[in-house]
Amino acid sequence: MELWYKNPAKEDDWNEALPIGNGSLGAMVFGGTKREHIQLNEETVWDGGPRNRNNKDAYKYLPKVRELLFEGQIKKAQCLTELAMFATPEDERHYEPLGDIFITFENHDKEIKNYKRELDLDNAIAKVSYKIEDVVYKRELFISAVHKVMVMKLSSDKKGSISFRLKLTRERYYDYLFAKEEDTVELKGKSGSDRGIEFCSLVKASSKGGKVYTIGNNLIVEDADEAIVLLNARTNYWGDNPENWCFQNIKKASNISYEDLKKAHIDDYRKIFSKVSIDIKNEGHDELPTDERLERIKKGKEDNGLINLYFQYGRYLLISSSREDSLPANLQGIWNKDMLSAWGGRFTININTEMNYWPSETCNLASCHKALFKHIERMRKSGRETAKSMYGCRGFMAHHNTDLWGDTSVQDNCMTASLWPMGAAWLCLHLWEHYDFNRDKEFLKSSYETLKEAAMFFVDFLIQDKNGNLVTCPSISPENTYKLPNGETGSLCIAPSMDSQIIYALFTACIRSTEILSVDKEFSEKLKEMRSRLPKIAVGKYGQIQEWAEDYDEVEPGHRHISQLFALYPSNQITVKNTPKLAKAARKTLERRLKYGGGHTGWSRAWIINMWARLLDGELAYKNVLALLSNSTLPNLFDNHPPFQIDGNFGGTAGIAEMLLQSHQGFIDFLPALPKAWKEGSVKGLCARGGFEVDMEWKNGKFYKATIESKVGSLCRISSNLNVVIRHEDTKIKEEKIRDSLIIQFETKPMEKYILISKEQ
Ligand code: FUC
Repeated sequence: MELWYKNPAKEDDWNEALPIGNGSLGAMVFGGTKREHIQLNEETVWDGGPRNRNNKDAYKYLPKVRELLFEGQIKKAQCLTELAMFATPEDERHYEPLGDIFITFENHDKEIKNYKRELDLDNAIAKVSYKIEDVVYKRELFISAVHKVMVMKLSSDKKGSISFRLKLTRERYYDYLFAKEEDTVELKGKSGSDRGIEFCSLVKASSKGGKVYTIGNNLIVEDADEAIVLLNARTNYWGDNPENWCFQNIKKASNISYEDLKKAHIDDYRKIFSKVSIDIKNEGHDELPTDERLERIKKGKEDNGLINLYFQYGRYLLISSSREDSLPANLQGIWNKDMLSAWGGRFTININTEMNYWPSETCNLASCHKALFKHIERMRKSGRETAKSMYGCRGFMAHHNTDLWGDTSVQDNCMTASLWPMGAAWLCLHLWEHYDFNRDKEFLKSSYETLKEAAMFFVDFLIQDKNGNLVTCPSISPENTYKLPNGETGSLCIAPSMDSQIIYALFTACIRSTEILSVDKEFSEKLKEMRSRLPKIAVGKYGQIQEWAEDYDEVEPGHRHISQLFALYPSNQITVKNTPKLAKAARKTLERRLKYGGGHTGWSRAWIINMWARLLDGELAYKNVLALLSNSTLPNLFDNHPPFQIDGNFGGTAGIAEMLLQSHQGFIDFLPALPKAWKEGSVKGLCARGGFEVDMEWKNGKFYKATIESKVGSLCRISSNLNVVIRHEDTKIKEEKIRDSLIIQFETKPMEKYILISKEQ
């Protein structure tokens, strides 16, 4: 599994460079010959420090905003919201790059031959090789999560031929840059305000043969047989003195041989990455460079091998940007070159951050998911303050963005997006998903208070409308605008459909948790009663799922957000089997969005893949996988919003998994949305709810064989129009009819494997 190219990334096109990372430290490797450029990030380099931005007048004016909305005085309600509810100041903190390394090579003026640049996904190593005259030069780079350092080895097949000067720098905003020791350069600074983040980065070089020294703030390597460059960085976010941390850490790493650093890195990375393999056969063009493969897809050709690669690249990116002890992946994962990055490089939680974690459970990356759980905890304190001071409610809540410090107040002054009270609720559903996939009771126990607190906010926040429904107010349907029959437009509203769907899912997760943990019976009863009074999913005049409580027209019918289909994916409130009428309306909704140009951002297209998969339409899911690659994928296979935004990569990977395996209806569904073009193949290590790991093969477009490993010994239920036999002593398949479909089921024992083979093949 590798991305590879015949040319270096163009210096002015960051989207050609290749990403490496260890969850915290990230780098984009350009692979230049005369000059190498490595752009650097450290995930806690953000501008400024924590703040309380809650508008102090919010609670005072909340009743008035509600009253105006109930009276249908939208413009007035919006105007008052802008004054009284938008935050002070309006923006959360933003993410910044750490800096850059530039390496200028001596003796590189002659013709470059046999150039190759690659990103080896199996080992998480970037490589560059080329020949000048008769000398072969090689570079290898990786960022180790074990030793918390970037490691680069520069070598050649001729002794004494490695000579370069290396500069560590930052575009702007730093205080010190100097040679600290004979072989080490240091860059230090403080971002933003007086409480700003302090950061430090060190580069240290060593060589076999030749010599290493500094001039000014340049590191010079001369006539070496081989050179090793180490880089690390730290901020005071975690409470360390960044400079001390960097020196101690780099000292430790420099006492370890390159081979040992590399081995530790590979072992650690492969523990996660190698859990899943995929091989969709027929039409694979591994012999072609990755950018040429992408061009072929744009011309309408097929390449299932590229889909395998794209799938695994998504997994690679999550492992590289989100590890258990790191921050969650932000809008760019960790890879960002701009001081003012798009949307501040924040955690946008009205879809984007959640999408980042869609592949985490299905694609066997549960440990990466934990970075998100830790961030939810960081949000609880400020989420409580926001709930109380803005809305007078218990519990914790967040609006549509959060930052490094877990800010939960309103972000931006954008009427279509900002005043949305659902951020924490949606994030908390990830806690439930993690439990549901792994069935680890201890995890549920430790997460329950967080889930409960998120639900508690809505116990207080929901109000009764004239029909007796419990509704959110004020809110918006992310980030769409409705049109009233009189031509007036608005965004602020009462009970947009997505809100009720998220609350339904959150209350359900809480209720289930109280049952599993045998706690809080009374609270559970309260939630059940409230859940029954949430507005029901409604079908509108176009046969579509209604986006708002009223059947309004949208100003943008092709809008990138398809929030009213939250119930279809990621939730399971609409399914083809259980709610066929709503599933039909969901199909209409998607068709309508697409007819008017929907799916134009990468992440929106990725969501659509998942939704077609849930509607069991393999052909349309596949068509949208191709559209994601053709229209929204950059030469380095990064997702393109535009600009680069990583959510589409993760949503795309999740979508491919969703086409192959589903488990959201209380049973496993093999190959629910297999397109004709994926006639034959296999996948190993996908996960299903209930604590199952599944290996699967298919032939002639049909299920052939699956091995199911049971992690905790739950009852295994499988949707079956499959005619299968089971291979496991003592295990018998039982059949059960649910509506029109047959479910087969069998008891499992922890850590045992169960093989199902099709009788037809
Ligand atoms: C949401 C989306 C935008 C963008 C931004 C970061 O607000 O509507 O398209 O992805 O997040």
